[in-house]
Amino acid sequence: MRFLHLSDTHLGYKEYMMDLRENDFYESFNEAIDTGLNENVDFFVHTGDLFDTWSPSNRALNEFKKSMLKLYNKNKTMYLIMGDHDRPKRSDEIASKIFDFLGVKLLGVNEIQNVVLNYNNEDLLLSGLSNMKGLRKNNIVNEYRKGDVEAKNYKNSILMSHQGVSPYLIPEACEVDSKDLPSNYKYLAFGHVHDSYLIDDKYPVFSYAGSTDLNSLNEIKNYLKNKKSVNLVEISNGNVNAEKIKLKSTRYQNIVDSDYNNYLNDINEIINMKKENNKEPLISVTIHGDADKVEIKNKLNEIKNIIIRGPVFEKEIRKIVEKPNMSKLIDYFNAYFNDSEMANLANTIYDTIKNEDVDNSYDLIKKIFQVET
Ligand SMILES: [Mn+2]
Repeated sequence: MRFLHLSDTHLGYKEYMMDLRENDFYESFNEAIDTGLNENVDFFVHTGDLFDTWSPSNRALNEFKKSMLKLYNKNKTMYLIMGDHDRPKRSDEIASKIFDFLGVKLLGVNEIQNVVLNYNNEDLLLSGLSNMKGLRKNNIVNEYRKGDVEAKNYKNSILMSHQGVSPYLIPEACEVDSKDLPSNYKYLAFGHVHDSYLIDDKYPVFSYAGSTDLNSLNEIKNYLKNKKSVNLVEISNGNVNAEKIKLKSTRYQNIVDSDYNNYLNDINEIINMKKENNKEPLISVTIHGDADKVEIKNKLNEIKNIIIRGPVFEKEIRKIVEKPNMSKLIDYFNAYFNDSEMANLANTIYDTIKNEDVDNSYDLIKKIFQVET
């Protein structure tokens, strides 16, 4: 059987109150849905942050209804869980639950929920756990374990969850450690991280499907490298075959970070690039140096076929500053302590502990803190 895994569609998100950006999110969502329908998948799996807020606008609700009618008319079910954006903050109905009559099935509101599906004479266990935050966070691993016991009885199984898993986010933003993920499932369908990941060289196959459009500038780097995508997944007889399908409707975005004498070249280069679609590119502009702000703003206003965020002006001429890329442990220590002395200390101690050289690390700590023995 086959299904489409999509996530973090944030319907109703309206960046800078621009109608055109709100439309972008509906368009990429619909492209994802149509991809699944064209592939004639058996069902859809949405791993949360369906809407941008738990109380979406009538427009967002209506756009979602129109898309779900397409599924309903082809007799396809969408299984979904709530993301952190979807869970009502007060006692209110859950927005996606309104659409149950169109075959939208919300799973795992307060604890893990299992359903058994049967397609082409094969059973599949589908478990869903909506986003657990606040006090609920302490139950996550236990709920995973409950599901994992059940998953042992099925050749084909999927877990849907919407949490930060290390190492896919900075440690402070993670609620779950990779080693606490259940091991008996065949496919772990995750939402929350907006960059996409698909780790399919071992079981369970793990994936953050990623968002369908960019919610923040932080997503630009990964977007430029990988584009936005959804997963087309085949699962049968205990085997999983997952493939990322790139979305074509996502508006091109980039950052222009230039000195005042070459920003126009940099912008023109982007305008003249070949693109996936005919939407005007959206760029964030920062201009460095002793610039005439009025003149630059006028020049930017004259540029056609592009949408510009900014400009932001920086006095300093642009220097190539090596940003911490979090590729080494010391980068994490630095981020955690925000103090290079403490970070170096932690790193030195870690080095000795890593080699199980307990005596040496003990001596080292005593020496550093000037403890007499
Ligand atoms: Mn999200």
